[in-house]
Amino acid sequence: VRRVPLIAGNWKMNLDHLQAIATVQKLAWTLKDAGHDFSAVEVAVFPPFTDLRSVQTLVSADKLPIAFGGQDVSEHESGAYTGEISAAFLQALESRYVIIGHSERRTLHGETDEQVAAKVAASLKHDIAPIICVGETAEDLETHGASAVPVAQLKAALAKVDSAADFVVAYEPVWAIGSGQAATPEQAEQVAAALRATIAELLGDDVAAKTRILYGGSVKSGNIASFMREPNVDGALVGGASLDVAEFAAIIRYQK
Ligand code: G2H
Repeated sequence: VRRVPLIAGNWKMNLDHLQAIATVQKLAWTLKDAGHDFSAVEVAVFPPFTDLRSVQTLVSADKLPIAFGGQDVSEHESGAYTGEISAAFLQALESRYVIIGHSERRTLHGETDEQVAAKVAASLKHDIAPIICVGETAEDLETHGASAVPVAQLKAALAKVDSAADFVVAYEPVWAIGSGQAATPEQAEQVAAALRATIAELLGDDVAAKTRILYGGSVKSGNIASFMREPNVDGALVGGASLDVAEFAAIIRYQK
């Protein structure tokens, strides 16, 4: 099975709706000028919720080959959940993906494995492919090694998922996020291989073979190729470096 690489830009709490339009437009032009083959490397952006409608309007009006989605989603269908955004809302805005269980949600907002699993179920119910984030802290790494915590988080996230589900996994070691200190490609490959084995165990070899596993944590144009050379790494979840169009385009245009 050939897995189409996915380069995803997680903007976090950056860029308002006007900056979002300018950024997506400029990104599309830059990639088209460079002759980018969007069927060879898929591109997605994850703006703040308040930008999504603007991004959707631009993407659909100009038929831009750029996917988009939310950085989070509610586990609830609808109702009295002040401040939350439902999967139905994201689906109505044509979101292809949604980021779930990012370490900043887990550590800063106390998101649990159970909530992550419920959010995965909610997004699948609305035909949005979750990008399930897993990763170990520096302390986890020291006490349990690299793979144990990400594997346990993935098992929990997939608890209610069946083999028909379309999802992506992002391995983001917490110690590598926004720190400028990326994991080595060998470390990323080792955990990505363990995650793929976990998918095989839970959902079968076919699902494991087709599911994309991304690396995230201080990815930039200077290190992307080394990650993409690894057999089990199928793309990247890029934070800080996705805010600069030239830099993000260079990441998308990586040469193996
Ligand atoms: C990890 C990553 C994007 P950065 O959070 O999800 O951010 O590339 O800034 O380390």
